[in-house]
Amino acid sequence: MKIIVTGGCGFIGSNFIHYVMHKHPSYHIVNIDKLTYAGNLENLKGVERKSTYRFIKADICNSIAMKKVFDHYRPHAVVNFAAESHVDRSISAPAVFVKTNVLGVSTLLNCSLEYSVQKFLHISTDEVYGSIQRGKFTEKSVLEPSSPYSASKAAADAMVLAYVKTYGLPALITRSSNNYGPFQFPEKFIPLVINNALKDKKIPLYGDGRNIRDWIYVEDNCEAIDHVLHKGRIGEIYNIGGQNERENIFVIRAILKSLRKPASLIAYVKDRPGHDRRYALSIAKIKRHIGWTPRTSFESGIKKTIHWYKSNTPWLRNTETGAYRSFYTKYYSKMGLSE
Ligand code: NAD
Ligand code: TDX
Repeated sequence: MKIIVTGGCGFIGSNFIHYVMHKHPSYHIVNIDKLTYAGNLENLKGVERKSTYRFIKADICNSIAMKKVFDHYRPHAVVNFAAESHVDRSISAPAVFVKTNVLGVSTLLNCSLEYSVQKFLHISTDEVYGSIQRGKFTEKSVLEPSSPYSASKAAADAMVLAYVKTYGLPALITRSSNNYGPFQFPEKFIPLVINNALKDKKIPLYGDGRNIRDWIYVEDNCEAIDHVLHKGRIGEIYNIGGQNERENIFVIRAILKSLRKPASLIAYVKDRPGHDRRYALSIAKIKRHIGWTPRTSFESGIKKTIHWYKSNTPWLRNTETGAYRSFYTKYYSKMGLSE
């Protein structure tokens, strides 16, 4: 099977590429990534020289570049991770979220139609449902996104489903809860807490710190995505939840305790505008149709994650100094290519 993975240099995309290359060694992966601030070639160290892997630096909004890639590689499937993914950035600069998350997706949908892709798996998020006080969101819940990020993801979901209905594109969608684990850029909550705590820096906690997220260890999400890619039904949406709901303050305390750092590092700050109070997903559908359930408890996942960040301080430092941005040049000279 030949798969185009977009956004494969980001957090979940890179974990997914490692997962697939290990689980299905005969599969060919073509990774398309624009290498925004969130794309890091260091996440794919060890994979780059494999004959079953290709990296292409390109923007999913560029229809000419996308057509060229689809024409050359003729993929069986597309798994679309590429996105602007950080809620705070979407609040201060929403335009690029509309561009990549909506226009970029429609470009990929057009190419997938033109080149008769057999499966288009779009990676979406639980944030499209908005906030829920009690109970859990099912795939049939109304979409009430709160941030420009989640609104752009909801618009993309609607485009994907419209392509299924109007053109018969064989597409489907996953909506996962908050991921954590190796290779997550330290602007996101869990790696930010670990990074700041390791450096004895204050940790900003928004509002009263009692917002709830349902945390899923990234490898569990990759396993679920792989199952949906192979067994999911066309036109369907699958929620992927970790079933580990935790208040933000609980998460910080757990990390500080594990790192033996004082609670005085916590700094309560002004709340995020439009901050969703609670996310919670029903995973009954994916259990029933696909037979998937998450494996990793929050306690074991956070232990593995803290261990990974402690053992990969150069990776963390490179994301902070910006040194990871030069990996592209190094990558090209290592592969004997010219830019
Ligand atoms: P990320 O920000 O770590 O990675 C995004 C990747 O996409 C980066 O490598 C970036 O360079 C690339 N990219 C951005 N714009 C691009 C463009 N125009 N063309 C090509 N590549 C581009 O994001 P992530 O956390 O790995 O999230 C991956 C996907 O999963 C996103 O679609 C996100 O909405 C979704 N998601 C994330 C979470 C989470 O907790 N992180 C939860 C649910 C869903
Ligand atoms: O410094 C912080 N302090 C803080 O209290 C940051 C960065 C976050 N928070 C809070 C806000 C949220 O309640 O922590 C929680 C998690 O924040 P983020 O890591 O920014 O994640 P969230 O906004 O929940 O969105 C994430 O999950 C769904 C991903 O970034 C999205 O891409 C995904 O779709």
